[in-house]
Amino acid sequence: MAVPVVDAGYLNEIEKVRRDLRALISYKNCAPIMLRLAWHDAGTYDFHTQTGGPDGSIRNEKELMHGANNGLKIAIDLCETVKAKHPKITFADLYQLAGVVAVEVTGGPTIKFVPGRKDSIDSPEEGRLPDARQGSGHLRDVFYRMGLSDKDIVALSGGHTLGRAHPERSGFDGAWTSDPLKFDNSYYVELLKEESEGLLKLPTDKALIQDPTFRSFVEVYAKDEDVFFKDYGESHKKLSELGFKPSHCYNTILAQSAVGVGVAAAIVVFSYLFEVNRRVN
Ligand code: TBV
Repeated sequence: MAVPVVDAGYLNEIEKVRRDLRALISYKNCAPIMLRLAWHDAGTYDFHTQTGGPDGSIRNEKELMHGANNGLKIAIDLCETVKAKHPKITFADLYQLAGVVAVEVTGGPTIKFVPGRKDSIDSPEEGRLPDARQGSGHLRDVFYRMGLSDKDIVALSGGHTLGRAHPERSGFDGAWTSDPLKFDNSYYVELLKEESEGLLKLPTDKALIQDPTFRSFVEVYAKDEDVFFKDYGESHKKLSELGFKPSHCYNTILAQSAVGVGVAAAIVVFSYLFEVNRRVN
């Protein structure tokens, strides 16, 4: 189990990885599959047993072979090129940072990234990720098991604003929106239309307009992109941190830099007052 030491050097490495991911994801147009990778690594979390979650275990062959993960080897291999340049970062942090950057570079909300996830070599049993052929009861079972809410279910489903389904991976075909490389609220706008010519609606997508509680969130997000971005950012951050407690070191570094900024501000204020004082005299 790789346990990262979140010191100033690690934070510096994270910023370098962030820049490399921005370049890679823009160049390869692979934001959708990077977001799916981050979600599938995190989405195995079980709140009661505290197993699964964003721990990099999806790279284990056994877990990668789970039916829900079809096609994700592409994303794992793309991440390998970044890991090779920056070996210090854990796979768990790398995959979650890739998800955050994917949302950012396609025009979505900025999601605060807290580093320090540990890698695990233990994979959970197959069947923890949701099945696209089922309805609202199944979605709730899966997301409540992670400790997430109805609002999280609807907000995170907006991730389908990116990408498409591939017949050879899931058996489904097509994109959810007309611009699958732009992160916006069009997933909800399309969902509320009776007919979306040529666009995909999975049974789990349709469940969001059939269930009255889910539907009320869909209506808000279709109308107001700012509310969607705010809620999506919060839900995505929660998903990326399931079972993760930021390390003491990280908080200490943050506190140190906050103290640094405070001291610098105080010096500026004092020297200004000193100047004024000198001129008055
Ligand atoms: C692809 C369905 C982000 N999601 C995707 C596919 C399918 C589903 C097509 C795979 C393929 O054929 O390439 C069938 N995935 C599901 C269902 C669930 C799921 C039903 C569970 C309810 N998806 C997602 C969340 C997020 C995504 C929470 C991110 C936050 N998924 C996602 C993207 C893509 C898929 C960006 O699940 C496109 C990938 C809850 C690509 O273009 O390669 C929304 C929800 O987990 C369904």
